[in-house]
Amino acid sequence: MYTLYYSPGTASMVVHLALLEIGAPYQLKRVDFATDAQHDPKYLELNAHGTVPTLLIDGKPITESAALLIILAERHPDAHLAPAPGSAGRDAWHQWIVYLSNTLAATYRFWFYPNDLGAAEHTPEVRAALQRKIESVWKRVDAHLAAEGPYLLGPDFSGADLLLTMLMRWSRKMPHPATEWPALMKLANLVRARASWKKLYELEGLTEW
Ligand SMILES: N[C@@H](CCC(=O)N[C@@H](CS)C(=O)NCC(=O)O)C(=O)O
Repeated sequence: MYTLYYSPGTASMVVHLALLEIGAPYQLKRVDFATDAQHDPKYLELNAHGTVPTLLIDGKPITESAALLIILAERHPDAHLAPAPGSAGRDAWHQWIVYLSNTLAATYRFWFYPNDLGAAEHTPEVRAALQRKIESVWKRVDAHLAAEGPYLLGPDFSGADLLLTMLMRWSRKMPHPATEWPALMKLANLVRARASWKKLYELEGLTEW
């Protein structure tokens, strides 16, 4: 039994999707950002960063969405969220997860949390720079998918596509949403058609893409 501390539509989404794909029993605990519950001392004991996700694995709190995706894929090989260990596909899978996490997710953090850069709000210059960085990733990933898609690993879906689609979703209110790139749009449509995506929307009460 896993316990996922989550907030709807946030970085916990990829972990929740992975749990649904796996079909493992889990319990959901909502961390209410409206009441700043992520900074409650009890929650900080589980996750000192005051962020979601946190996943209790055998009672032990583990954080970092990309790491949790990898851990869950490894613990449940039958769910095929990752290619077989030692295969070329597995190497590419690690590469994409780390790339998306430290390039895209890290930049998004600055986009959504100016405070991380010590500012109440971004200046137009900083905002434009972060937007450029995010769009440069869309351009690169779209080119890869157009040449070798439809999924990050080619013909086969993997957990890396869950991470990518979650990150794409976060751009929906940006000046140039990721869905403007055709191969990205195609991948997102494939992932959004999955039962796990639909179930997550129901469970987390999400409506908009
Ligand atoms: N690197 C972390 C980032 C987690 C993160 O920044 N989560 C956000 C939601 S997307 C959060 O909890 N924000 C609440 C806050 O910072 O107060 C991960 O991928 O798990």
